[in-house]
Amino acid sequence: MTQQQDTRTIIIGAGMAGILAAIKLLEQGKTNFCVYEKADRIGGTWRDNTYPGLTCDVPSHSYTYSFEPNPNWTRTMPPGAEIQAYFENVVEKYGLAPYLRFGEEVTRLDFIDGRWQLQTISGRRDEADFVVAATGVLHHPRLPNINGMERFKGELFHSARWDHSVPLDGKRIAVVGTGSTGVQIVSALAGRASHLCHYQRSPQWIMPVINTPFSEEERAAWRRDPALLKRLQHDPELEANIERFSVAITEPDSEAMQQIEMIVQQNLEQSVRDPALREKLRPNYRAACKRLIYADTFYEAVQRDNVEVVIEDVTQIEETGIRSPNGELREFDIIVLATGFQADRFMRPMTITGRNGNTLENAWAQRPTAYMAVSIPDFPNLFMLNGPNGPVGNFSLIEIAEQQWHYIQQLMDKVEQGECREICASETALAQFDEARIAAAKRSIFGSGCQSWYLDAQGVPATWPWSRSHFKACMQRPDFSAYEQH
Ligand code: NA7
Repeated sequence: MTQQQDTRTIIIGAGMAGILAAIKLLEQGKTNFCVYEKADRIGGTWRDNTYPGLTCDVPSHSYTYSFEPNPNWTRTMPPGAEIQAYFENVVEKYGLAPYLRFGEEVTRLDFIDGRWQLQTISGRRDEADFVVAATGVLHHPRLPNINGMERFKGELFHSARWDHSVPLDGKRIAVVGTGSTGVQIVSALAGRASHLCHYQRSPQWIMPVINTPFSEEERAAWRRDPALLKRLQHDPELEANIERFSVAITEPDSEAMQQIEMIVQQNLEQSVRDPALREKLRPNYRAACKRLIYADTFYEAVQRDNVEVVIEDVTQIEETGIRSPNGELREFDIIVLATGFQADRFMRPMTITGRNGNTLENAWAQRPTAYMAVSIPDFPNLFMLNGPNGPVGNFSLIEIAEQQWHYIQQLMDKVEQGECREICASETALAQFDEARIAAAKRSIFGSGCQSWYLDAQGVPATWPWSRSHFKACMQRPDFSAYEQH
């Protein structure tokens, strides 16, 4: 006879994944939980990023909780502010406010006598049976160490810390970096700046996309007919494309990958008229080795007369602008660093001590890792949503988090049903998982020879290296023999 325990859960982070965890707990009638959030509002990456041109590169009806379709999306790829508003509405609709603690950055977690003891920056303490780390991937800006950066007399900021008090129209603007962020900012500002200079250390392959606006009639129809909206969320054509993409990145020699390569090459050939500029923009690595960029107006933007593309590493900033290695100084009013994030931080800088005094820093000394992207040996009853080794390549992280929650819930059930008090992956299971994962990751397109935020400090892709459908199958039911249960 199993016994239902009254457990308490701490969720860290009130972004997309933390909101999901809170809703799922409430769905099960559980109210003994709390969401700690370091900022003063929900939203995670959609709260932090407000730069001009911000859009999600996953289609809107896929970047939506499965249980909360949204008939009001305005386009295939909606602006960031619309996504932030969606999450705010969801939080209100599901009555999450009483469970949210803002301005409470979690600084310490200690596993003591079978429970997690928590401390926040304000000195607040709490304890719980479970911790769900929903701390996100892209939240610590990566600021390059460029000589003289502090001497610049104009405005300089990271893309995720946009200073909206700075006027942009008619200004001389430098955008450093050509990830999704840099590409979106350049596309948005090319028509507003007097002169815009795009510093591209490594040019990117660009996948053309049509960011179709949805008409009011379409949205009214989706509001009237939820079944129509549901079908849109599970559009078979889109599903097949995503699956095909997942095959392409895991099997670089596949026909699916050849097709992607053909499309991006054609896009470059057909969109960029000046042969010299075309060669400047041609990457020297394979498509999708870096996260593939979906953009509709980028090539048009960089061909404007007021836009200049400079292919170089920015190494020297002076009072008035950026000096190139050849000595040339370009003067700017604004420098935007679209230089990405420290994608290997995850829960850190939190100090986390698990069983046997093992710290997260120690467990992750070589690389951040987790069995099935969810559980770490010696850290019982602590589970991650969108932690290391999950699928991050141009997929809906909402879908991934929902699948992970389905899996995590079954681990929590073991404790709640009194079958054990502590559960976490075994050392052996993680070692075997990592060996297979690393071998497959090296063969994936991400390991085909380029620098990107997918790579860990050893240069190994940190992502899920198998297909999306395999991930889904793995998340259906944990292999409990991989778990230590005490
Ligand atoms: P990314 O994709 O990590 O891109 C960062 C860019 O910044 C990349 O092009 C870097 O060049 C460039 N970079 C970094 N330092 C420099 C210097 N010193 N000089 C020139 N260029 C530099 O970050 P994003 O914010 O665009 O996107 C992150 C994810 O957010 C994205 O994939 C989506 O998932 C959402 P490099 O390529 O290393 O040569």
